[in-house]
Amino acid sequence: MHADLPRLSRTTPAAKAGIVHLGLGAFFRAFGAIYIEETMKASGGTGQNNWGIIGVSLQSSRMHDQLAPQDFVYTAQELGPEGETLRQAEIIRDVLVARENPEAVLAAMADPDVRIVTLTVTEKGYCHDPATGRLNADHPDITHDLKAALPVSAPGYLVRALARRKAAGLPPFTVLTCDNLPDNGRLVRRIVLDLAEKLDPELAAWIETEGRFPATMVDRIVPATKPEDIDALARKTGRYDAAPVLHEPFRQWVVEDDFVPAYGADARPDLGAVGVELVENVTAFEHMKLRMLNGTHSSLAYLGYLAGHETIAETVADPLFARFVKNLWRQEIIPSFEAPPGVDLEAYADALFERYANPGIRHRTWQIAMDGSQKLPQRILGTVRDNLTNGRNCPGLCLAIAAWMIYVGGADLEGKPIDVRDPLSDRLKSLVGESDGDAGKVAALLGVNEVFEPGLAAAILAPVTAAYAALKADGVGKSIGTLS
Ligand code: CS2
Repeated sequence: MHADLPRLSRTTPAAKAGIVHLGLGAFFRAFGAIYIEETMKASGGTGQNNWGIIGVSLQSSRMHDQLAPQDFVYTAQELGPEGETLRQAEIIRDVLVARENPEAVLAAMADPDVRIVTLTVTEKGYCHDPATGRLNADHPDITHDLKAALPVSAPGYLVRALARRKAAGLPPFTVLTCDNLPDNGRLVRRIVLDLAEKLDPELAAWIETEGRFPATMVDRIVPATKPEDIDALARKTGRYDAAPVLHEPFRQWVVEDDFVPAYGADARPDLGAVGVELVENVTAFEHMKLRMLNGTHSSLAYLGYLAGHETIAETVADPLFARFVKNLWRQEIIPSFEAPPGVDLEAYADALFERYANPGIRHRTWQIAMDGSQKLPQRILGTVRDNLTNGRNCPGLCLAIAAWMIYVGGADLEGKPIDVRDPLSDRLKSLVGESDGDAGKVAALLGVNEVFEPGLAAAILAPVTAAYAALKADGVGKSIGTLS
């Protein structure tokens, strides 16, 4: 149906590159790229204000193949409850495919004009152990990168490119991670240093003193683009865009203002001019976002999926779930951390509910359910731990953990198979299959140390087993209905 339509094309010359982005997916194109483009517009986009982005796909060539025939421009479609707006984003100047041309990626990252490397490689892309936050030296991509000069992993690219900059007498780039990980700046710094130490201790020492890894809190709901979204947009505009992004109106980016000092005022775009909050410490914002948004997103994803709901909007339209999620915020999540200065957490929760209910955003429960083994610790388990330390129970979050356990077993409550996507999926599925009884299955999963720290596992064994048994015996509706 698109064959006769003209393709999208560039209307302004591509900006000189100042940023390399690793892991170019829908989220960054609907979020960071838009902010960066706005800073360019705000500053006139000249000289050192050139912050054009070179995107890198670490795995497949799909993004390149979709964007190259349309000059790397794409449509960002904002879907509000009352209507939509379209914009054409032109900030990406090129997309490199790492598996096809690793040398080009390293060369781009070592370019003197590039001052920032941003990342959205998802939780599992850091090749770390989620429970300790340290590099997993046994990860196949890391064992490869320890031997080969041309890397495959995100940490491998960062370290090898930093080595080139050091050898060329250049300052490092700032590493700006935009993934939903706890203390994400410190985490990626530690991982990079762990790898650099194994390759070259002098390089590690240089990165330790010269490198900068500001922590960030990123927030915008961006569901995966579906073929029918592409068709609908083409019908509406009369032009074919192979890779539009769809997103909600809301956005929030909080960034630690700690960029490589050697670049002075040219170390970063003028993020403050376009509403990015530049702060000294992101921790309180990060707790708020990871626990209140991502924690309930994952809870609704597992329980909603098992209840037969396809999207988050559909899940919270169910009154039982609406009550469930509001209680989770009020009783279990808000009491677990300190609010960022000046933020009213009750109002934040109300706004989150409205965002979830936005009917324009069709965010599949199955999509959010992916990679749970990498997400649970920072989204749910930290909240549970902090509550238990203060003598509070977490029946709602324990139910969510139990729902994850049923989900990763690979069959829903009616026995229908689930397409589980998780780096640990084979192991998780066999643990469930090979253990006896509800208590045995729960204990086996709680024994996965990459996810559950042993002290916490022991503390939640009884309530999670009870929740697991209740879900199996009574179903989702009754189980969430009986929570107060
Ligand atoms: C979601 C996030 O897919 C998921 O796991 O919870 O992508 C979420 O939509 C974003 O973090 C919102 O900022």
